[in-house]
Amino acid sequence: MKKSILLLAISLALGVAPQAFAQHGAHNPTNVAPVADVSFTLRTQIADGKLVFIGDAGTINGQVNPELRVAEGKVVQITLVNGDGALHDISVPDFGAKSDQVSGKGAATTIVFRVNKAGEFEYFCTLPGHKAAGMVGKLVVGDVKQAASTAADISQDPHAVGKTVGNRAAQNLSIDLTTHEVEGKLSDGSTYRYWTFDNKVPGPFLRIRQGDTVKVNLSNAPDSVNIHSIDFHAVTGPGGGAAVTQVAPGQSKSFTFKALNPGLYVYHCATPMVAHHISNGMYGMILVEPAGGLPKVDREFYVMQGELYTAQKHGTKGLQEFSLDKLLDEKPEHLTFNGSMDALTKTYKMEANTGETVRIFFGVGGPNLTSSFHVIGEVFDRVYNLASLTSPPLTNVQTTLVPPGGAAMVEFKVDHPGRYILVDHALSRLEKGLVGFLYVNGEDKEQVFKSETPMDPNSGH
Ligand SMILES: [Cu+2]
Repeated sequence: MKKSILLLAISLALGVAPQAFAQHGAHNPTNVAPVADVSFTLRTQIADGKLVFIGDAGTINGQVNPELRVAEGKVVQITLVNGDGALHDISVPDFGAKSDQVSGKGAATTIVFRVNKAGEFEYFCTLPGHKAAGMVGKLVVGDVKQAASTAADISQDPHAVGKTVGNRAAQNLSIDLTTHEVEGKLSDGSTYRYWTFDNKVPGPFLRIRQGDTVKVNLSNAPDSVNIHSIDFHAVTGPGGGAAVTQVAPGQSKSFTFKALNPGLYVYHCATPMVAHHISNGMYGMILVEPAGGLPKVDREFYVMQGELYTAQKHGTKGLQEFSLDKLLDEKPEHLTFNGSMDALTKTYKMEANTGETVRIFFGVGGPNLTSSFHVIGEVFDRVYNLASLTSPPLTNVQTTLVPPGGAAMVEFKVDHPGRYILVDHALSRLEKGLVGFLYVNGEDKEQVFKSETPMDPNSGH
């Protein structure tokens, strides 16, 4: 086996992205000898005029192009033995694994890689014409049919807005966050391998007071395969904390900051490739309340917009795989409020009563698209533009722009019952999942809205 292929195979087996090596030069992949969890041996053969792989040992012995079944997360080794003397190789492109070529009867080669995603994948011989001639089989990772129903619900509860600071003085606090990589439900029937803070997208809404001194403890779960970190836009200091929180799986790091500026701020993972980590779900918000706290309202909600870039088209069933090309082209397949397609339409029900004042903490994790945030059927009475809580708010606003890595605080009194619809008014995005409902309960107020046509309470538009 060629050395470069061995290195590639080992780095893949460890699940470490090449940029992680570049970033953290202390790692030396040649010192690591991966141990395979599952091994298969395949022999090339000409059978009935076709080229095939034949299982050469164990449960697949004698099978033509055997289905290779493994559990997700395992390190898989496939040894290819040349049985017919022609030139062959074996490749599993979904995991970046490709052997060198074997020529001459009895020659052998091996690939080792980690299967870090569930689904059905192909292995095949890359020599021109060989796949078409029959040298192709299936690698099944995990129980594909079960994947959607057993996946975790990663969507964040919009009611989880923390405790208002009220009149308290500045104090010392500590915040614990843990990064997890978890297969989560994207929609009914589809899943995605999210990277999260505390298993939710967005991560927890953190609520502190201006002048507080905060110790942040960031842990990375032992079963993670990536380094993670945290950059708070509320922090004054190197990388907003990211410079000192590049945390390897199973490790923890801490830093302490003083909240100098009140405001509503985004936080996110800042480990290369940062756009990838953010897109996968690693963003949230921290509210730094001014002294004396925010004015009291009746309802508060936490909503964040995000983008997922997958190889599969929006609407495809099963596990969706990340697409680097689409990320770099800024062409997401899915857009979410609070992490999944149904978070604010089915999973959680946002409600208010007529006469109440609603406040929405709205942020864009992104990583790329600016939101034209709008609530269909409502006018924002107050918009704290760009989430500046110390400038006077704009009044009577229909739609507000919120950039990636930015936020807005909006407030409005709900005057009439019905279902009001949260959108990005770039409405093609609604077709890719970006929608939420706010149900307003109460008596009809004919002086506000009157119709000859009876209302369907489930219609917002
Ligand atoms: Cu990360």
